[in-house]
Amino acid sequence: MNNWKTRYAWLREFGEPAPAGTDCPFHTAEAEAEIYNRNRKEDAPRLKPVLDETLPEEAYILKSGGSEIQIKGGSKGVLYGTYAAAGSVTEKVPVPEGLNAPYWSLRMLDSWDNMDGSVERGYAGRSIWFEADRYSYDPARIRQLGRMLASVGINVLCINNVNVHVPAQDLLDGMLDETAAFADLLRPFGVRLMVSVDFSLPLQRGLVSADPLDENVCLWWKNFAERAWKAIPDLAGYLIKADSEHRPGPNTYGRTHPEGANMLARSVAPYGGVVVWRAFVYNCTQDWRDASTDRPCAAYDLYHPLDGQFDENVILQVKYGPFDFQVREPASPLFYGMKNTHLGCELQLAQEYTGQQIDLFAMPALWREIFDSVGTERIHAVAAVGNLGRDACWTGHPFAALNLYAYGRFAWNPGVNPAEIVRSWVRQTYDLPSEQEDALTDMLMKSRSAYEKYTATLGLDWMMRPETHYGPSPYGYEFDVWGTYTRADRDAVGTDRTKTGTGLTEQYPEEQKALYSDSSSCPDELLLFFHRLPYTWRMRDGRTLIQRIYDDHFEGFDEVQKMQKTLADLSLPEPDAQEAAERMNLQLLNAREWRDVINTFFYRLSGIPDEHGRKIWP
Ligand code: GCV
Repeated sequence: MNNWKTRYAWLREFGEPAPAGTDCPFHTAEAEAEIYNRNRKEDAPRLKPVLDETLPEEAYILKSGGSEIQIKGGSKGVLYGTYAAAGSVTEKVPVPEGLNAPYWSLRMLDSWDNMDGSVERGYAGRSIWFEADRYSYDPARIRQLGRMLASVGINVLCINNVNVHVPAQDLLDGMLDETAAFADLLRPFGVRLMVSVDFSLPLQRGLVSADPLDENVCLWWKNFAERAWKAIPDLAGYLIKADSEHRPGPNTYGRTHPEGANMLARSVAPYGGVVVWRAFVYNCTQDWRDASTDRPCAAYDLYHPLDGQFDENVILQVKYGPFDFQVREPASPLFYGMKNTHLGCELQLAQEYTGQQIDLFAMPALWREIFDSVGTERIHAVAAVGNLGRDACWTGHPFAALNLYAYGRFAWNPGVNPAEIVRSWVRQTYDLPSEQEDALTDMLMKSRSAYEKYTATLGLDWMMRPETHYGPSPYGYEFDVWGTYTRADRDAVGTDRTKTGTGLTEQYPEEQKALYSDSSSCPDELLLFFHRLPYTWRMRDGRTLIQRIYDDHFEGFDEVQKMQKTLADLSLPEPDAQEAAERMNLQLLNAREWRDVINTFFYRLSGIPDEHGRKIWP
């Protein structure tokens, strides 16, 4: 069922499914404007897209004059401008003036879809385009997807999981024609495909090696690229997870990552393709007894010495923090240190560690922190792991669509203000009285802090259940292989990552190093990420560390209770109202469990009671 209309009210004004039969973004823009004009409210301006090839391909200029909005745009910009104009009309705000062009030219959505139809870390149902080891989709739904992505300027879709499972190796091989047909459906929306490929593919096709310096291997990839780009001339490139979590890579052959990445990059360069090479490399078979190995240091240790060795068309894709999409992390030190490499910043819309599209977690504030501390000029491209699936509302929780919307807006203009984006999404999605619009915006803006308080206060990540990444388990990751230890004992908790400890702070430039190294300047939210401190340690506000841990867990739960009340007072349309209420009930149970398990855990370890005498289980 297509439930798109209830998510984006401006499409309600279009009143029809995404246009079919268009062949390029300009024609899509004309078709969208035609549908809009036919269905618009009487007093709403008409839209008039005009192709202007003197403008950059993705740029547009909106001109509002009386009863018409003229959208002048480059071949793709004209479509982006059409959606932007329709969005402004819905929001009842003036159209943005002047030249509007994206900050980054590569704005990717990475789907972790498997061909059996499952989605790794997917919380919105099964894959929209794969099932039973083949493509399986409704073309109308794929056009809706194209519309959804284009409406916020996302221009590349990576269609398969970075863990490339059989038979996804065939996507650009035995299934090339089907992949080309899929690309045809998205092209009119300005969306190009990317495919995750397996570094060892030549081996599976009968070669004796996948060594990137072996001539036969190079030739094999060259021919592979030639066939792929012949079928899909605008293929964006390959996404690669190599030497990471048991995936094959150049290390098997004693080769470096630049040697592996550049070999592929040279095979796709004649076609303007890129190789997006993930920097998510660490020891995933660590011995927990080994306190000298620290996972957040791993990527910098590996890649920093290789800075400057990657080809121009390689993008080293770095997760925003040095761990793995946690609720709170400092920005990855690679963003500061790799000055001669094209870096991509990888975000995750799928709420793997952030509530699984059950608990509310609006991400714009997190991204703002990362981009502010790194400076966007150091970043060359952006990617986000998708949060979409076959669920009627696409994103599991209807409010999780906010993160997709906000990601597109950030990728277009990383200077945007988080609260404005959230409000924009609320306005474009629901038609609420202004006080309810304020209440929903405010609730979403506070959702990250509430979730952080009950799951990861003071930078204490990784206390969730390892099997599901949902719900509390303070010892779940403690004696495991993943490099994820809080090392809580009866006296202290946290990891010393300063130069007296694992040395992570030394990977940062002076300003960040000074900030994080000193426990008196380190932001509270990262205190136990960078420091190991006794429970009796005095926080800046005079509370003890243990008291702050207790307080945050109680407060986090109380905040969810307040959110529940706010939600109940909103006049949301169905089915959103019911779906959101059901998920909020689950979130409250989750917050309660986190509060009680974590507080009890620390009370039993430390023996220090809550100053306010609240219930903790002895
Ligand atoms: C696709 C984490 C996730 C994995 C994911 C991996 C990655 O470890 O739990 O599911 O694999 O990150 O980003 O490659």
